[in-house]
Amino acid sequence: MKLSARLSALAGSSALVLGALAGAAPASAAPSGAVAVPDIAVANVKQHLADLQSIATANGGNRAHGRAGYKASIDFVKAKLDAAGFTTSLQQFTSGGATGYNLIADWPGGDPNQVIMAGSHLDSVTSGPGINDNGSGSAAVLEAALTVARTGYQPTKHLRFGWWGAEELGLIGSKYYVNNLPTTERAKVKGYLNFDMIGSPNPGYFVYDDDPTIEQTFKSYFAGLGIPTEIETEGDGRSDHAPFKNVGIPVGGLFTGADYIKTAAQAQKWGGTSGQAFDRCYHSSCDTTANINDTALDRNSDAVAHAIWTLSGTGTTPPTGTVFENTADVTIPDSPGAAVTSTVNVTGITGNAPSNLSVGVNIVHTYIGDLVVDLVAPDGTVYNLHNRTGGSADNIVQTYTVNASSEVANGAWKLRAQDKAGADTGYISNFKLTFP
Ligand code: DTR
Ligand code: ZN
Ligand code: ZN
Repeated sequence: MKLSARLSALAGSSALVLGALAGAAPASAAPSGAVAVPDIAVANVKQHLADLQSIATANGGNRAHGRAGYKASIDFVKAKLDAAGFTTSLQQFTSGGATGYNLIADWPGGDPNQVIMAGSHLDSVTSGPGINDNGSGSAAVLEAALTVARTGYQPTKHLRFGWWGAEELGLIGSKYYVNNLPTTERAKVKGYLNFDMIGSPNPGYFVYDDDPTIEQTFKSYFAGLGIPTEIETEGDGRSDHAPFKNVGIPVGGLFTGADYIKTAAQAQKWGGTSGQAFDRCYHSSCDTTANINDTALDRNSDAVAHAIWTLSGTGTTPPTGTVFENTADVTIPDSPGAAVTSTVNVTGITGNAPSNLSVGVNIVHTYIGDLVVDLVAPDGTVYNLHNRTGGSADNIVQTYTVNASSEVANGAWKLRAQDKAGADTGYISNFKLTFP
């Protein structure tokens, strides 16, 4: 390709790619149905509950604040999120003379000025393993986050997830998080979704009556299933949405009931047993994996996903198609080292590459402002994907859309990375091309 053509291709491609990187303008909640929401596998949620049960059993029968079972629970959740490509952090605090922990997990990408957050408390009471209260909410939020990663969802807004400590002592962890969140950062949080007890054995379907958009998002979901819902009236102040609401952040959430008694009218519309508590094992040793209604857990886990996908904007999920992938780690030498490449050999694709070639990049590297990352076509044409933006943020986990229609599809495509500033290092973890 002539130099002039290559420069125009580069300019054209970088402009187009940068346009693609800028993504759609920030949007309000996507119109319902505007985004395909994946099903949350309730079997996976139940496996997380089984794991939390095992942790409680191995640690004195509970997962309470200040006990070994809580720290083991938070380490369990963090490990899964780290492996899935989330940027995680543990926030420590002290309560009752014991160290507590919040876990915050950010999904890289999306508009950093528009954050949608989902959370749940991970601690139990001391009297039991806390599988419904609140393994159910924690496991559903965890599986929703893992599904974001598994599907490569790239929302318009930024997704953040939280698991709170010491809720049972008085919302201590979530209060600590909000109190230590700078005002400028609080303003970026456009919604906080709370899930505390969403698998009760004698379930009701309650929706928090706080932010109307969030409330309607949940109500629409259940209406689509033909399931009536009730407004959660006594929830104010009763769970971790309260600190967010108190600083003006829009909140919402779901609840299947605790020690209150299900009425005959409620049993009529929801099934179950009237005259009996929604959860007879509330704050008791019998709050084990046997204390879960699978249907309620399944429905609410899918409602968690519905709200996250719907409220985070139209977003994009990588197209299905023919995938060529290189998962070998390639170390990126610190500056002033040479550029390195990861190669995929494309074969069997007729004609030219598409105008919407999906380029999946996973680079593990601190301070991504050091990096220049390019896609290099088989004929040597360079399409810049990342050019030293992102500052001190870690890791590039992004799906780019590149107009490669001027390139013959078959051949050796390379992901090229170079570190242009000292002190931070990393490696190419994964390079994937999808031909729709
Ligand atoms: N405080 C929660 C349980 C709880 C009781 N009422 C509500 C209303 C809305 C959400 C949660 C709750 C706990 O014991 O963890
Ligand atoms: Zn509780
Ligand atoms: Zn709870």
